Amino acid sequence: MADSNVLQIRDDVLKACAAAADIAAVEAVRVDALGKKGRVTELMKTMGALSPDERKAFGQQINTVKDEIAAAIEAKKTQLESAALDTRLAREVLDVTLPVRPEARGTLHPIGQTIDELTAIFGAMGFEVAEGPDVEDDFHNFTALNFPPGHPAREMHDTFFLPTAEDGNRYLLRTHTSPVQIRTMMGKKPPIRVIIPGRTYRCDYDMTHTPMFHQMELLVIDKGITMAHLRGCLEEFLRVYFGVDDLTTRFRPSFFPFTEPSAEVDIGCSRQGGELKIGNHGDWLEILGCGMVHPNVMKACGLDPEEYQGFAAGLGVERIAMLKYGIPDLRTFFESDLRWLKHYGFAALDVPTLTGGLAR
Ligand code: 2U9
Repeated sequence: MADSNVLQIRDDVLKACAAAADIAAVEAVRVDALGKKGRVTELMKTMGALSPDERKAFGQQINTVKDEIAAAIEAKKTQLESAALDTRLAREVLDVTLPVRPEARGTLHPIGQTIDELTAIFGAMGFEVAEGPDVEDDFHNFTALNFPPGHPAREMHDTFFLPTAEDGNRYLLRTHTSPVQIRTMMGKKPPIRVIIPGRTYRCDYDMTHTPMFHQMELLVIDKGITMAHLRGCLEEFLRVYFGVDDLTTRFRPSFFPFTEPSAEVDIGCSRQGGELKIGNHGDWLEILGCGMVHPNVMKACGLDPEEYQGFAAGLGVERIAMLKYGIPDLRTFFESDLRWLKHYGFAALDVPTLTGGLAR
């Protein structure tokens, strides 16, 4: 009796699966067969009444059928998704060989525009732009930055590691732009004033994280540098970037391995009616992290912390672009949707100056 029941369910489900016209119909077939009250699930519940020998044979048979049904459902889903993608690609076809129409204008991506604005603001304060490789080694990404062995940031699940190289090194995609500061400190004598905008990579994907994102970090190293310099520099930057002359900041104690003391910086804002407004309206919004360069980091770079001091800060470029330009969803930055770019992009001749981009 059990046999014929299992085979009947198998035939019915496979037939229904083959006939399903869309993803919703496939999902209904799945629930009907394998859901909590599905036909296969119900049949499995009857096994308790069987003798041990019967149960073994029946269990094997039903598991085989279950796997067969699950595989058919998965295959049907893949087939329907692929067909939907083909239809979409056919509908959104773009002939890239067509000559450019004079009236068609490209736009600058908001990330490029924001980095240009940051460069203009910090350029006016005497900072240079520094760059470094996206593929880094453990020393520059972690060890020189005072990350102890076993620190959670070194874990496999946070970092994209490359296969171990012939030289025995385990290279990785940099998880922050900080290795560029290490290279700068090891490569030139202070005074140092650099900003490092660039791509960074972390193994994370959800509403607020993408596996590749942009950071901008800054570093100042000289004799007699204090927290007061840090605060003055960051306040000036935030006021110019957000176009609010008297913008207040709040420095909260924090912890990073590479700075001591460390702080997280909030700016004034309001959130009335669900709308975020930057300005001194009583509420606070976290905007960046910063601190005084840790003596161990100085030493790792061959600098004497008794002679030189420094400050550093880091922020997410997407985040400050979203806040300034009202872009609601992080993931849209990397979808290359021309409609999005037309809406949020900038004119090529929108020259980034200290006030560039602020007038929009
Ligand atoms: C050296 C010494 C110190 C860079 C710093 C932060 C604080 C920070 C995060 C903000 C949001 C990264 O984009 S984010 O995810 N960064 O909070 N970064 S201090 O400090 C350094 C860097 C290099 C040699």
